[in-house]
Amino acid sequence: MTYTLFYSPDSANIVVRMALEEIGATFEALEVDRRENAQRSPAFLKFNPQGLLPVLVDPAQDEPLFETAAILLHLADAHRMLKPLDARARGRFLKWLFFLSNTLHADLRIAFYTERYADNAQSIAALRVPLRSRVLAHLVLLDAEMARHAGPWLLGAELSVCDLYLAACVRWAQLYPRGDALPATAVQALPRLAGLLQQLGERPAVRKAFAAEGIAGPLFLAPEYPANPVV
Ligand SMILES: N[C@@H](CCC(=O)N[C@@H](CS)C(=O)NCC(=O)O)C(=O)O
Repeated sequence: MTYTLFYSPDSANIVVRMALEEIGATFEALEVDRRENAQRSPAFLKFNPQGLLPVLVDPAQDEPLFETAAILLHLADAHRMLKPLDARARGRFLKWLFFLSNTLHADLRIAFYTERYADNAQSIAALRVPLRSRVLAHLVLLDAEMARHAGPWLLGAELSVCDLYLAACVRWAQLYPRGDALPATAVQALPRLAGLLQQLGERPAVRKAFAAEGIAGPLFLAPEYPANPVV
C-alpha cells in the first residue's frame, strides 16, 4: 500500500513526511507549487477545500486526509507506532497533540499570515508582539511538561508524533515571519525542549525527510532558511 503526500518544501507536510519516514511507510510525494498558488487550484481544492498543505491520500480511506494532527493520529493508529501503546497514556497523547494543533500551530499560523488578520503595516506589527509572547509561553509550558518525567521526548521515554509536530513548529517559529521570528536563544534557554530538538534533529529518518525537501544543516535549533524558500 502506498500513501500519497502532497507537499511544498518546509510546509506543514514536513511533519507528516517525518512520521512516514519514522514508520518506514511507502509513499509518493507530489509537489504543490506554492509560488504559483497551486494549493488554490481547482485540482488541489478537490483534495483539500481549504487550499492548505498537507494532504495525505491513504488508499484504504474513502477520502483524502487533511489537517496535520488528523493525519498524524490516523498514521499512529493505523501503524500502532509513534504513540503510547499503554491505553492509560491515550489521554496524555491526545491532549498534547491537540494542544500542538489548536494552540501552538494555530498561533504560529496567525504570526505567519498576519496580513490575513490585520489590514495595515502598523496593526500587523502590533499583532505580532503578543503572538511572539504567546508562542514563547507555549514553549515554556511544553518545557515544564517535560520536567514532569525523565524524557527525552514530550510524552516521556517513547518518541511520538507529538515530538515531530512540536519540533517543526519550533523550527518555523525561529524562521518566520522573516525579520520578526523568535530568537534561537529563547529556545536554547529551555533545556528539555532544546534537548528534544537536538536529539530529534540527529535521527536518520528525520534528516531523510528534510533532505527530500532540500533542507539540511541544523533542523530545529537555530535552523537555516531553505535554499529555495517558498516564503
Ligand atoms: N490547520 C492546518 C494548517 C496547515 C497550514 O498552515 N498549511 C500551510 C503551509 S505550512 C499552507 O498550506 N499555506 C498555504 C496558504 O495558506 O495559502 C493543518 O494543521 O494542516
